[in-house]
Amino acid sequence: MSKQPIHQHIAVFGQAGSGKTVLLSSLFGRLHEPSTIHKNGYRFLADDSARGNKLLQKYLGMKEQAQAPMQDKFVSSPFGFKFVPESQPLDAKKKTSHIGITWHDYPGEWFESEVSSESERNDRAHTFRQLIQSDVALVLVDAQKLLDHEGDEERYLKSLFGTFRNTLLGIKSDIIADNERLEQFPRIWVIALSKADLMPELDAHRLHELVVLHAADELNALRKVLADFVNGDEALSVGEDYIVISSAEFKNGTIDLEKHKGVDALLPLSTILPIQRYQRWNVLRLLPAGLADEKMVKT
Ligand SMILES: Nc1nc2c(ncn2[C@@H]2O[C@H](COP(=O)(O)OP(=O)(O)OP(=O)(O)O)[C@@H](O)[C@H]2O)c(=O)[nH]1
Ligand SMILES: [Mg+2]
Repeated sequence: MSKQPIHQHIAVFGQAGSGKTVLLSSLFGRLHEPSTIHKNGYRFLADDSARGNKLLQKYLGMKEQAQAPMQDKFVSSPFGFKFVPESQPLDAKKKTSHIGITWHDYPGEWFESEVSSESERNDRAHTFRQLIQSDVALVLVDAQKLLDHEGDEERYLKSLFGTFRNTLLGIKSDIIADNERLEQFPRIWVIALSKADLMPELDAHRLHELVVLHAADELNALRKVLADFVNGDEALSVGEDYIVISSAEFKNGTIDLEKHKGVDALLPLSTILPIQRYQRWNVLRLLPAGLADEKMVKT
């Protein structure tokens, strides 16, 4: 019996320089290492092999030359890849691969700057529309910024969530009409510490405490704005899940990709977490009926 293919999307929001590109390169590069392929029994193929090569080049630049990728301001397009059993001949991949992931990131610069032209406004809306296919979104808290604001973390965290909220408010009318609500929308908003190697003592639990201590009101305000996008807003988790992520250890001009944290959790996070959460919401009858049918069939 042929199985229904599973395709999950993950959306990543982080300010400029918060580590989005390095994270994707580190994830994709490691999935390509022969030892990982051997251990998992899967190969990972980019839907667009030219872009896959570019990403691998970034990974290898870090691994072999200690060179972080250039920041790619304003460049955003979804990156898709799929898992193919290692034992399967490559030319059979289209027929039997069952799990695909698409990674969307929302350019950091768009958080911090006003729309500068009509075409940029269209770009932003187009990117956002693609990204809302995701069930899970990550909001990055940058450990470097926390360190830069040591003793005044509140200012950074308030401004991060506040700016993000304003970004969403700014784009809302381009995405939905006044009375419209979306069924498909990321309903799980995970707060992720990026560059966690810089703050090894901060685990997910302490990150949660830090965010609540300094920015509970901003988080609640963000939840309210997100709730206005969705139909069935009780089925929405904003800031209930926390994770700490380090793509590598960056120290004294070296990049050690072996020392990573949380990167391996990203795929389960985008595939298994939504299944569990949708099941819970379904039991509690919080999901709109049409969406419940669709998501439960998918699982
Ligand atoms: N210590 C540490 N530094 C990191 C890590 N990931 C990224 N960095 C640093 O942060 C810089 C910016 O990372 P990028 O991945 O390019 O940031 P981005 O979010 O893609 O930025 P934009 O493309 O401008 O939106 C890198 O050049 C590294 O110096 C990490 O896991 N640990
Ligand atoms: Mg980038």
